[in-house]
Amino acid sequence: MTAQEVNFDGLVGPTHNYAGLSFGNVASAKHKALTSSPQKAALQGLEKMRALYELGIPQAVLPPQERPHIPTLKKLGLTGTDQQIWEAAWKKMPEQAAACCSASSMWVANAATISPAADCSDGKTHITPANLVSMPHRNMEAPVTTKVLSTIFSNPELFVVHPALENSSEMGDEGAANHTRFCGEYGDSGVELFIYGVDQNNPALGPQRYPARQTLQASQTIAEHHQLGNRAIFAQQNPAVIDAGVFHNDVIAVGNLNLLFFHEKAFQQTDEMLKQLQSGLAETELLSISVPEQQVSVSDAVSSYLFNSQLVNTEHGQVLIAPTESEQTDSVREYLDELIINNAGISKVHYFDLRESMRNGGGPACLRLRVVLTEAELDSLGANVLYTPALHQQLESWVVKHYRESLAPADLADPDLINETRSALDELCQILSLGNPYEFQQ
Ligand code: SUG
Repeated sequence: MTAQEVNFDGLVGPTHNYAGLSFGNVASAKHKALTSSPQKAALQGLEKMRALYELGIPQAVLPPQERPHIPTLKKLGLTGTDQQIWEAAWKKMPEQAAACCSASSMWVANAATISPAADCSDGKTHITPANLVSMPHRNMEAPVTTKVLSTIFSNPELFVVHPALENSSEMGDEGAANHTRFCGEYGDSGVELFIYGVDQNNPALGPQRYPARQTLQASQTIAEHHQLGNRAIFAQQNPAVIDAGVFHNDVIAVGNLNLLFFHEKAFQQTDEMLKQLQSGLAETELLSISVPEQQVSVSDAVSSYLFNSQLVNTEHGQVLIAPTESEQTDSVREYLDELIINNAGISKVHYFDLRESMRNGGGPACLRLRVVLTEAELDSLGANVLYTPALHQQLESWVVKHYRESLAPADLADPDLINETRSALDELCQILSLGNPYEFQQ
């Protein structure tokens, strides 16, 4: 089968802000209460899409969600008009109000786990939206994510969109951020690596300080639903790196095709895992680049987001799409300069300014969801989400028209945000032919 990998990037939403909601995510805590720029954030994201498209990487977009999310506050018992509910929420339950305002759906690496048709025994592409159960502000993303993915991947002959796993701590699932697929060519069948933070049957072996967001039980259930059989490999993340701020595996490792680029401390049993990957890949040789602690410490990896880079395949080989914070961290820049000179599998690094998202702990790889698609699957998409320069122009004008240039913590309580977001999303649904996925449209 011939197929390509399409990067679906999340559009940053109009309420992008720094509420410090994610315990265990160092950047989220560090930048709490700063003033954000939703407009700049969305434009930075669009620039990354443009650059990847120009590198020849197929690109698509996923929409943001309705925030403030009034339905959640109604479930908590608040009544009145939407504006009254919003004002009351900030007085009575400010933590829930902040959660209802988060633009966290932009980090679409957490939207779902996707197994390409070539890996699944029924020959269909399987998609499981993530329940994101460990963080309340993220858990509320799942229902609309499911609707949007069901609209885009609507052809039942080609795609299966499963419901998110049940909302229980046993089944904590954070989507593609803890899942990496290896293969020869994208259309070949491959091997899928699921990295978990904790085995719920053995919680003492998990992290002690910060939460493990992905459970082995969730990863195993997804592999089963996706009919992966022995194409699924499970490995534990090193609990010490979770406790050092690595809240998702994509903060400490990234893979593409037959290449795995990772920090030497990323996993619990690295050699065994590499052996299993190689055996799953059969005659395709696995290339692994392990970055030693001596050259780049875990702490520098976390602050620079080196491993939250995207690895993409270009005519010049695999290139790394890294955040500018990596260039500004001496150990990381020196490591990468040497890596490129040695031509050990990565031929070039492109640095991108994604500072607005980075301050929330969301780098280049967090902002994208990878979907391997054949020509027939691409033709079947149920919405106008494929990136083109014309779509870029439309989205850029849409952002400039609807997004605020700045959002200070006190602005989040402004009831005008409700209608601002809704009119922006109504217009976006027209641009992307998405139907009416949001509750306010029902
Ligand atoms: O879930 N940050 C997100 C960042 C997600 C990054 N995604 C990947 N690594 N794939 C999170 O922790 C911060 C929100 C705030 O602080 O207001 C936040 O949700």
